[in-house]
Amino acid sequence: MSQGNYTPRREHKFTFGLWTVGNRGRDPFGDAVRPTLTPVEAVRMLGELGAYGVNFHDNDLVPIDASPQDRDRIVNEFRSACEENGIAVPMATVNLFYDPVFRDGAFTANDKSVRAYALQKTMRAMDLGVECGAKIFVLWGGREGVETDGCRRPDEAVKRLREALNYLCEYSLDQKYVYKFALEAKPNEPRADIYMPTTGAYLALIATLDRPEMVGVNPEVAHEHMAGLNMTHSVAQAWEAGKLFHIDLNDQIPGRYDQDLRFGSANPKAAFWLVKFLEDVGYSGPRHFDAHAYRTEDYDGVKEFASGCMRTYLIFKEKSEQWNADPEIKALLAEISETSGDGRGTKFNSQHASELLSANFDRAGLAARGLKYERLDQLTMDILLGVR
Ligand SMILES: [Mn+2]
Repeated sequence: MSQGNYTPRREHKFTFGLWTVGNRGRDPFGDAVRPTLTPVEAVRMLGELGAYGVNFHDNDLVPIDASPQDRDRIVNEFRSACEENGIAVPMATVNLFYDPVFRDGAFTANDKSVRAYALQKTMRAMDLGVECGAKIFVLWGGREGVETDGCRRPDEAVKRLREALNYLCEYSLDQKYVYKFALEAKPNEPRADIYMPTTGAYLALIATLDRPEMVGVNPEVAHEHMAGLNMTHSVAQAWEAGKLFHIDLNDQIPGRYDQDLRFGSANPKAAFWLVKFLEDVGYSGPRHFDAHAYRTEDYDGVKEFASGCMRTYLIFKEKSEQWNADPEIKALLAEISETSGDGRGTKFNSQHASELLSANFDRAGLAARGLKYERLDQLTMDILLGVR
């Protein structure tokens, strides 16, 4: 039952993007509601709240038009702030969506010069990440998509994306960087349709790259839910393939615009299964919150939001331990696993196949048994709702 200690500690590996706690509440219909939070202030806040690390897009830290001198000064100040506040930088990424140059996409844009600029900007962002200690590089192609499929053949876009990823892997190796790339899918927004709409689509693309071992995925709760999918299933497939290099935790009501809500706040049951999966399999990467506070909030509210993300994760972590230790749940699971095998199936050989072909199954008998999943799920609900 509840130990009541949900204080985040460094070893929980909770991370936030500069763009998350620094989100100023701008949306397509209204302007910023909060003043600018500088990167140094964000790092201080995260240190205070017990986070493990901070992540950034190149331009969250260094403005796109900064002079080389300004860049170096900003990076030095930021690195000192991280050191003073005990904040790591596990992941870096690149903004290939904000500037008007990317209106037709970045790696998939029709203009060769735009594609080359996107590569240059990404290589520089990789350099910047390395300076701050990042070992994971996330790529989210927010503008890699279309409003009209008249503009290019979609298979051409796939080829351009592959070419860019191959190039960036070689750059990383050439520079002796140790980056693992984590590709982040989203079905739409800001484009009407984005290529690589789901984590599954990226997993299929990765297998076709020159250096597939360097590239994995960064599934995001909101993005998978926008596509109507089960986030835990997407994460499980990535994990099983050895490709869960990073994760973006937040929440999302299905069928809406990208909401980036506080983790677990929209669909706590789905969030519980996700946390339980990550903890059960022993995922050891950062637990990154890619979310932001309601537009109604000031920076005290932003702190409530960030603390809430971590607190909810830790509550679900405790609930999943409780679930695993519950005697009635354990008994039900033992009953289920007796009949369901170990999930690995049977390896083919021709003798086994001929025996299987001639075997007699009691089909009606097999079908007759109730499975008690209603009871199992209600026990889960009792745990989640705090009455068990
Ligand atoms: Mn994200």
